[in-house]
Amino acid sequence: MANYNLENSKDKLKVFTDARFGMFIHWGLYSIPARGEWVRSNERITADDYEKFFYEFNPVNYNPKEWAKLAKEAGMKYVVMTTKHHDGFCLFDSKYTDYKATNTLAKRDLIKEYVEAFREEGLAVGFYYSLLDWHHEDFPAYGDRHHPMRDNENFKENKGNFNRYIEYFHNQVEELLTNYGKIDIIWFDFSYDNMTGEKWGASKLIKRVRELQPHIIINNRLGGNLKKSIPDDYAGDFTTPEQIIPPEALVNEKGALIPWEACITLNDHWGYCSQDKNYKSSEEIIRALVECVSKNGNLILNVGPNAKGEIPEESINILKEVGHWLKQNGHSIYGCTKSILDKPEWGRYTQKDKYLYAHIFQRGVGPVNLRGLSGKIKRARLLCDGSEISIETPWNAEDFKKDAFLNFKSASLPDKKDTVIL
Ligand code: JFZ
Repeated sequence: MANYNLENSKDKLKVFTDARFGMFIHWGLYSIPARGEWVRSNERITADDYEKFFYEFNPVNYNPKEWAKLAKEAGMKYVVMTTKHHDGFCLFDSKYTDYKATNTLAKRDLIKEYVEAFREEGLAVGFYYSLLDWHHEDFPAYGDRHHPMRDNENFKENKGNFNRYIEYFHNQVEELLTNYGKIDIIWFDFSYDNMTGEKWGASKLIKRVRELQPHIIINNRLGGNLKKSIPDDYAGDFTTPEQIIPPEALVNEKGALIPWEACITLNDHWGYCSQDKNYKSSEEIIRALVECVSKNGNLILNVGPNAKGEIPEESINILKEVGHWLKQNGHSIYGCTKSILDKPEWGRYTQKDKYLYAHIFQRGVGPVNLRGLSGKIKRARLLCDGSEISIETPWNAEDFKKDAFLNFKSASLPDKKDTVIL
């Protein structure tokens, strides 16, 4: 098979785009009320009322080594965890605030342990950092459409000095990228309305980030348009469709592929939500992963550990099943990308150099048609057990001379999640 042309992707991004599958972790004080990470905003909780979670926070079962083992078992190659979410609480030890894990009953820097644990398992490590901060007094409250105090008259007079907030957050990013060794990914979140780009001091920040961590990969939620042929410096390296997989590969104005990562929850919340049992099945996740790779994208899958620091049982089970599939079929995911071939009727193709992977989701009646591949396939094998699948042109296929056909004969695919290698 011909090689898909990836000349447009930058080298340092290759590790990231080859990895294809990562773990997102949303964890913080909000895991105590257990109604998702937006609870303070959704329920207009005052700072005083939210404060009780700070004094209660005591994740006695926090063991990032177990999380890291799980991520590895799931076949994930990288991880991104919330160092600070919109509520402003820092899981790391920052000298610029008292609102941090070190001052809770946890009494330690939880990010330090996180970085060490995941590094130990060989995963690339990333930091999520919220641009919004509902705890900082210099972050606008009244009238800001996300802030918990947005419609509270007592906050009408904004005495804050936004520049002081910018300085605070730039300082924290500096700490994060200085105190924890090599960091692979930084994931800023998020821009909205006029709160975008230079409003965050984005150019200056990105320059510093790249100085501190030359190999770091940056998402694009500081603002800026990655689709422009010459994107703004602060537009970052990859784009982040949320809870959605784009209908096709993303390209810029010049038609060059743009790296992207779909961020997807296992149930319907990022932060721990005790009531939400609406989990996706492992099969849905596997197909989502295949779909992302077939469109040149990554998948970062979220877990929301509870207040004790435990990843929900349901999530663990799904991840292990996905990991089982990847053990057998990982060749069709890691290092793979969009095929030069169009999407087939029965499923999806992924491709790596001369290898084409046929992900057969729906077999239908008769042999599986491989459009336009007559004479171009050396051999076909099932990835799960290496067994041969014959390539044949059926006697009555004279109208489809350019096509090849996979003939499973009486053999059935071992389960619906299988892949054939060509
Ligand atoms: C953001 C966060 O608000 C959320 O809590 C979570 O961390 C997620 C990964 O990112 O959610 C967003 C951000 C931007 C949009 C939608 C949800 N957006 O621009 O539509």
